[in-house]
Amino acid sequence: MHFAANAGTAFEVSGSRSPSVLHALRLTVLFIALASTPCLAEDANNAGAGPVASVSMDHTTFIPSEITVAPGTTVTWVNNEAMPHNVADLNKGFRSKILVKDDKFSFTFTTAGEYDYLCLIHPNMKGKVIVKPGAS
Ligand SMILES: [Cu+2]
Repeated sequence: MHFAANAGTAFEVSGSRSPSVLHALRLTVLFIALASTPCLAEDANNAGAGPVASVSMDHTTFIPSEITVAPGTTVTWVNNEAMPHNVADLNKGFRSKILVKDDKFSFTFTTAGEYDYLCLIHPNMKGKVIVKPGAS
């Protein structure tokens, strides 16, 4: 009873006296919501915090054109030039949208094997991901 009355009073005081505090609080909540949204989207794609590797797209070439990774590795392709590219698994296991400069595409390889892929815009632009237990 006593506690409840105090809590109510405290709420009223802060509400009527410091609207700026409430405003700041509201902004903070909004900021946290905005800041955490990309993280959530990224987590959904990455399926956890496993090992990572990256492949660059530059000079109409995947660099490196062949990488060997352990199962569970998330590979991120980054287009580093003005030429648009994409990443398409020959066995249709993964396929990115068209990536313009600085766009990224990630795929987590869970199953051992060899994954040949290419850029559908430049069919001569090819790469390979080898997924092998024990690779780093
Ligand atoms: Cu391309």
